Amino acid sequence: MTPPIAANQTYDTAAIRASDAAHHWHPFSDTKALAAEGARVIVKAKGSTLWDSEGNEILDGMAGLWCVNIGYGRKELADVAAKQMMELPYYNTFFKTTTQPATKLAETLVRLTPDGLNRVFFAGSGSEANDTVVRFVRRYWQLKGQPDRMTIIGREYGYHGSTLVGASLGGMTAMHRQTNMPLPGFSHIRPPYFLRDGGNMTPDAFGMVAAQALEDRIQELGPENVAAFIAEPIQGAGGVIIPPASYFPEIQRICRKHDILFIADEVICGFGRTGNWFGSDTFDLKPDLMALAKGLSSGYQPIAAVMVGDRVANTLMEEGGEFFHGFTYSGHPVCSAVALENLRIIEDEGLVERVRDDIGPYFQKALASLADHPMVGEVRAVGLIGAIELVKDKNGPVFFEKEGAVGTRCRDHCFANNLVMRAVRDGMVVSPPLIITRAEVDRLVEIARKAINLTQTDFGL
Ligand code: PXG
Repeated sequence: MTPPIAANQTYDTAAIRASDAAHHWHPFSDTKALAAEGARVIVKAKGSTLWDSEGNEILDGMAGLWCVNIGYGRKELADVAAKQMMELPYYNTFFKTTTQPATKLAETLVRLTPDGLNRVFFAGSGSEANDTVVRFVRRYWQLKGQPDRMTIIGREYGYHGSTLVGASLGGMTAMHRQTNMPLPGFSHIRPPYFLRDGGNMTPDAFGMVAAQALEDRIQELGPENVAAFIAEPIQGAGGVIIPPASYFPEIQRICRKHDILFIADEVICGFGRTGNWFGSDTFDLKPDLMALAKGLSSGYQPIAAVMVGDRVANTLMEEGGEFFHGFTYSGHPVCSAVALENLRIIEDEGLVERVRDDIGPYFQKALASLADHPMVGEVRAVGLIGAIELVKDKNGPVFFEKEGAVGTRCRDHCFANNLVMRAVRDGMVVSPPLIITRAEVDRLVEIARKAINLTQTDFGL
């Protein structure tokens, strides 16, 4: 791969590291330990390839953070951003004004998302989008004369953001423990994690058992107190937990039965990741609200959106009057223009179809070739999102006692061998750009096997 800018450009790695170590607080990091170790300095990227300041070429198996769907280095997006900045770099949409990029993006999203989602609210991040979702849901039930319907049920290992509300919707107990979360009004049920909990059941029988947890929780809380249920179609940051086919039909039946709103968090699954435009298409979901971010702009600009279904939108519009909610950057014109160009590329280049019919099946098959490894308990994938779960013993399976140590070591071996994969507990998760080539998929799997072998030797397994 040819780098996007002069190959002979040099960087003072030691100076950048020292400055980073002195002042920069990294997200989800042990800042003291990282400062001692020194961060790897990423300087440029093209396609599915990153370069660090020392000239190493790294294959990005994570599309950044599950977001660079169209790949790095697309000049079209840079051109659109520059043009929009010269024309109108910023204007808000608060006080009876609008901008063309925001309007056109809203119209495009309504066309691309499932039927019945006809209104769009813009935010700057997935966390803001989910915070907004909670505000819409609460206002809806208030207007319906059922203000006690306050509690939103999510799932263990769910990830919906890192603000207080995002993290409260999510089911990451490590996050909860550190800052006294979840806030009141949030509850969590078990995920449909077949490898861990399926036992001798068939996947479909287990899917029904996992969905029953929602019914049980609703009964515990009292249906009159439950506002909504939120789910990622595939739980991404929770370890790429793919639900059995029986799960979501039953979940949606339970929501309908109790008149509970259903929220799809499509922040990772949206924009082609699962081989359809949305995870909701792949799993036949009919959400009342949908959160979008990441692939909406392929990460080139920070932008997120909430798709508001007719049921909620009509109530708020007909009965609600002014809704006191908005962000300075809601519908930001540069972010919106870049998102529009990103969506144009996904459509014109047929990237969703590519994931569904070509590179997705190729990736799934290539990844599945790792299943014969004695440390691999399961390989699972849909579209271009997958996990390789490492276990102590395939029979059972038996998980490692000290959760996370093996996964983290394997991740470090991947990184040292110039492949970015994320470790979640002891699983390796992968979510490459939708433009990844077959040769790159082969390389990804080859390095992953090498990293697993090195990990096996390290732990004497
Ligand atoms: N919903 C889902 C499903 C996500 O994956 C968010 C909401 C929040 O989006 P923002 O833009 O506020 O970050 C996310 C974000 C990881 C990782 O390590 C995953 C995310 C963010 C950071 C790290 O897997 N997902």
